Amino acid sequence: MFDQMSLYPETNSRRIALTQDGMWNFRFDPESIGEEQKWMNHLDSSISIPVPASFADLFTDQYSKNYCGDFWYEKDMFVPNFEGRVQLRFGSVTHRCTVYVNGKAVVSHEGGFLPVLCDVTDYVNKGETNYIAVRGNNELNESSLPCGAVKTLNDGTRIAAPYFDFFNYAGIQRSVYLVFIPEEHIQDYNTVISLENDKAYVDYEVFTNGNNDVVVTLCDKENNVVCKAQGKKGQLQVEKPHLWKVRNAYLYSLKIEIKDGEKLIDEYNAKIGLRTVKIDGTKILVNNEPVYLKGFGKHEDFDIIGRGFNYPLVKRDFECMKWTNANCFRTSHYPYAEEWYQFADEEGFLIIDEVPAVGMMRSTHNFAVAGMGQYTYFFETPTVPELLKNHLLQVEEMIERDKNHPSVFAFSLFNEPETTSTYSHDYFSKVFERARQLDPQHRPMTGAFEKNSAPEKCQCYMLCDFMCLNRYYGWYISGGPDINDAIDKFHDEMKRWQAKGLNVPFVFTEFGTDTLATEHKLPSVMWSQEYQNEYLERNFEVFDTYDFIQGELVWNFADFQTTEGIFRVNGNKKGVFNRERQPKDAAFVLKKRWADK
Ligand code: CKX
Repeated sequence: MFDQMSLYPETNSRRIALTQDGMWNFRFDPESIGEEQKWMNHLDSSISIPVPASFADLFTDQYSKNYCGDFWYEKDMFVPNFEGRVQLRFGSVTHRCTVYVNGKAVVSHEGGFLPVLCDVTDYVNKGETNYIAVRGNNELNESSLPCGAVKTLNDGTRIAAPYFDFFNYAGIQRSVYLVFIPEEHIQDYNTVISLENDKAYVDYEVFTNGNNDVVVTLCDKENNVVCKAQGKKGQLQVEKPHLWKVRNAYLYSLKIEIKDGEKLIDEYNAKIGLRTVKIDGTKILVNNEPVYLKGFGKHEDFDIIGRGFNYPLVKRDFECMKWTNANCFRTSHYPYAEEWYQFADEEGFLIIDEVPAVGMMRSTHNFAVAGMGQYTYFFETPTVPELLKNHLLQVEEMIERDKNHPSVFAFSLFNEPETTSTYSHDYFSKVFERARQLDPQHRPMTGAFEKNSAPEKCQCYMLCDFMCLNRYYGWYISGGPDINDAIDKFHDEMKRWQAKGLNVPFVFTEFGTDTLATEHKLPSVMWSQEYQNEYLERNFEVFDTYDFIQGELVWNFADFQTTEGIFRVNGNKKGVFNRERQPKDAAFVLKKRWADK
């Protein structure tokens, strides 16, 4: 339990959450002089910039788009004279930041995809305008998550060299809130659901910073009280529960109160879904019923706003996913804004929630180099202790933030790292051990493996409760006219996994082809829409051959922006939808298949 992480902001009879989204002042600090020149007191020569948004695509010049280094945001913020403690909460600042209030540093945070929370009570003047400054930084290194490097050009300009295949978008990319909470307050809560006969049990624990009594009330959708319990720890029993089902969700509201006799001290209203998740042999069970996963690996990515949070985009993405009959997505390759999970809870989508552990391979083109079977060492380097420290931190913050969402059914602790050395085994054992200690719901833990993590070589598959494979037979391996060979190779690999007798479900968390929404060709050629369809159909043949294959998440839901290079045509085009969220032909193939799967 971290008071640091806090609950998603809400306004109720005891709490106030005031959005600070809008225009902020902004300035790049390429020489990192802001600290010395006291920009935390005043930001000269700033420009106006929207929050939330990535800054890169707001500009029209190359330098600003690819800017890598320190940057500053600032805002005059009126802090009303409300009672209680005052917090500032940033949904994320990518990749790290220090927050200053009236010139004083309040908190520093590492990691660009999880909230930054600061208790600013002792720093603000209530009833007055306060000066808030944020020094951000978007440099990548080999102990940051995700991993990468900084490249210095001949003229001294520094740009990001990601070891991963998505644009290094940065800035204040999620919403900012000023939050007022009572002195004695609810810090956090855990819920663990079990089902028996016609009953559901919610074992709960509420964390507060005081000694007053806690009352917990569960209400149904019509706001009828279903049951109540008293105490910081206890159990709620629900007769004839409405279960949270996949693509047929039912959410109860959970009211948590701190009370001193009749006096209400604090309140928090959460939504919970009554469902269980279990791996049983080769099956994934939700409420003890097998589920086959259908859906996508995604990105938070859109034109102009980059990775900035945007409600209409989330809505459109869910509508498109529902239209294809999908039931699941992976938050590749980092935890998304919290609102994504709230939508998924409402819509009955399952989420594989992924920590930003991507790029853990000594290659900027890992998808190509590793695909050729080269050893891409990583975990024997001196930066590893620092990397591990960060990795554990991100796992802790992700699980703390997302542990109560019914949609989150599994945590993915890596994407495509090097996994063929004993070093990688030692490293990931520690990550899995920590994650298992932290999740009150004991969800399945996994990670996504690329092709080099073959059955004979991989040293990490045994850490996973179910296997997630990223495979591109017919794209990176034997594409185009060689597709029959690709399918033979695919079967060969699956038979080798089968021979290991792991008795766990296998899910394809990536498979796909780059496809230009403008290209049509008969017979198909790589990059055409016809080839994308053919590739999918041929991959489905393989999936349908083995009963231990229990899911297919296509790479990717939509085209997305990457670093420039000869492998990418203005971004990765493996989308089933284009970047504007209009369907390629493949979307109809999936819709048809998933209607009866
Ligand atoms: N997997 C062979 C990670 C994703 C990339 C995807 C791709 C690779 C494939 C690895 O982040 O976008 O190359 O399309």
